[in-house]
Amino acid sequence: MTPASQPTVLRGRVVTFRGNPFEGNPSDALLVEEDGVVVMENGLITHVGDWTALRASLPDNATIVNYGDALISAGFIDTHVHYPQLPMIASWGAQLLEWLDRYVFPVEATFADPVVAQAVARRFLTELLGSGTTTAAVYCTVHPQSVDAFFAEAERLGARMIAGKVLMDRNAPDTLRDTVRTGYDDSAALIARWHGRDRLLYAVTPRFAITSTPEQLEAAGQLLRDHDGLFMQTHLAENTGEIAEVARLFPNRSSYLDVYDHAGLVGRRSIFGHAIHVGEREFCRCHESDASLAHCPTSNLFLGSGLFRLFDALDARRPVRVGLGTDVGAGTSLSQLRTMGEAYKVAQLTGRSLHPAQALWLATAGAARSLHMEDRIGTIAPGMEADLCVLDPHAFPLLSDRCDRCESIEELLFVLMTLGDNRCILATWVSGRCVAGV
Ligand code: XAN
Repeated sequence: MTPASQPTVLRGRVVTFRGNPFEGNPSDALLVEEDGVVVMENGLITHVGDWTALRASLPDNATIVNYGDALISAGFIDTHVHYPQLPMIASWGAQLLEWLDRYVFPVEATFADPVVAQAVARRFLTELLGSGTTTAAVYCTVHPQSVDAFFAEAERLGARMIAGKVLMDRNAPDTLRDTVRTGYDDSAALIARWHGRDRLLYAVTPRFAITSTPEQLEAAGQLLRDHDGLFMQTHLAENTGEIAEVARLFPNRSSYLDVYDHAGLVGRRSIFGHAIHVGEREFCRCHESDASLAHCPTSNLFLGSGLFRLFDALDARRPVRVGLGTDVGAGTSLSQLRTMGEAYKVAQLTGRSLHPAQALWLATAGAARSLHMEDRIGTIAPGMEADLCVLDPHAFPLLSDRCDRCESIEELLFVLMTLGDNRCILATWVSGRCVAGV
């Protein structure tokens, strides 16, 4: 979709970041325009500021949308999610490995049918945008047609999306296995078709160490070396049973992360989901290689996987890039508000308090940093891509009453992330066009 060429002005309470809330006082990192405007043209933000100051200089032909006291934020960014798992979200009674066998693999097998893939891709993107999320790093299935379906739908909507075909050549049902050769060739063809087209980017996606042979992981590393600007996404140290199995399958590697490192998969634009059971050595390696971690709190609580040590990951002596992930279908919601709320609870369980500005940062500017895309998305500033979401503090009576009692923007953000959900998403804008809500 081509971006809207006519200027559009959104008026409301603009909330974004001037700095990193994990460095210094979190409140000082927030940039707030109480009666603010965001001007968008040709898919980009051109001006941000105070309504009274900018009003006289607004273009004559601009469409003005007044959101009153609703919050205008950068669109949310989901750094780890599986679109094919939407149909089996909320499947109960098992931890990771059994849950994959019992629920995930049977659903993913249905994506051999492109009609299924297209229908789920459409529903997923509708839900995602309705949650205020404008960019996501998305796992498809082993079938190339699942990637075609996802990117075609994302292109139709004009959304900035990262996705890739799952690589899986062992320890999975026959119907879901590729080979070293077909995995490489299918991925290369998808990269040629989609990577860098419109706003779409490709991620080489070995599911995790258990489902790829060493040769397939090597081939994934080769794909990264053969093409510029690709992402790499996989899972790391989510569950203790999984970690024991990886140690059994790769006896010569010094750690789970070393399995990936040995194959050339640890570097800039590598996104590791979960990383719950890792130590100082892994954090240091991610820091020095500029790799990122996706913190998926609703999933980690749902599967009983463990508690991600966010503040250890972000330790100022060797901070690792971290973004939030919903991880649907293990995650229980596509809503980043819900995910921020659960990240707060996970931090509480590790003895730390997550400030609401820090939570919002992990879902926007910090997530953009974790994708190395902070020059394009994640904050509201001139020159940035015009991807925004609008949060309604009066979406339902309980929320509205509580928000009316808030005395600061931080408190309001905290109440929204604790009580809020998709009902609060008044509108989502992608490339300067309203794609959900009004
Ligand atoms: N490890 C995984 N963890 C998860 O939460 N979801 C998955 O689909 C998956 N595959 C490997």
